[in-house]
Amino acid sequence: MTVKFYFNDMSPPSRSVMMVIRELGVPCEVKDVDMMTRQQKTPEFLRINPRGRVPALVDGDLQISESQAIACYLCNKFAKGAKTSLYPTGPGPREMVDMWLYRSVWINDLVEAYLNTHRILFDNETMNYDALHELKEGLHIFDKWLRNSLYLTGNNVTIADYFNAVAILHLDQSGRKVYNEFPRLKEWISRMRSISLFDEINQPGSDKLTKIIQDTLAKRTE
Ligand SMILES: N[C@@H](CCC(=O)N[C@@H](CS)C(=O)NCC(=O)O)C(=O)O
Repeated sequence: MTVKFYFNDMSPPSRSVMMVIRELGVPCEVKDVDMMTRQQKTPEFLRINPRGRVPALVDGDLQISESQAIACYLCNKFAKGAKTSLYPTGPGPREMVDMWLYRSVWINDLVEAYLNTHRILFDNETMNYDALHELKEGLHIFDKWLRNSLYLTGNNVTIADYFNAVAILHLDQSGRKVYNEFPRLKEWISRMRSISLFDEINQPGSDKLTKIIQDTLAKRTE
């Protein structure tokens, strides 16, 4: 049966889940949710995700939101053979992936605190430079951690790498690639970007959002 995936390409968590869908070859109907016209707040969408946010997934009677939970569900249901290493079984390996999935929420919050996307777009604000110090402390933790392995939980890529890399690359929106200041982090980011579907899925939405943000900020200083 085909799952329905509610998605917007400007949304980093939507793109992370899309990578998992594509990696696993999940039979999927993609429903584009237009965030600029606030389609995510329509009664129809709120019945799927009462938080009014993308992404969301419907599989038969099951409705799941929160991107990490969607990705875990898809791996549990659709990963076969070599693809099971994207979300390995426990105890041990799986919980390490879970730990880094939770950390992707943390790093995403640090990135967003700095980028201030929503307030730039809707409240006439600018980036929050005061949040840069704490963000760099977070990126430093990634950099130190990556001294031991190619990926976050060992030498195999997992869904935790996808989520964290997409969250960190969201920084491109600022026009400044802060992650390049951290050598191991920089290497890991390029390792992730060399995975064939990564840029194909991440780049168009990221570029679109970067342009909207940079145009909005430029208008303020005209
Ligand atoms: N923790 C959620 C975050 C979802 C989220 O914040 N989505 C944003 C786009 S990146 C959204 O839908 N924003 C629309 C809004 O807040 O109205 C997840 O990972 O799925």
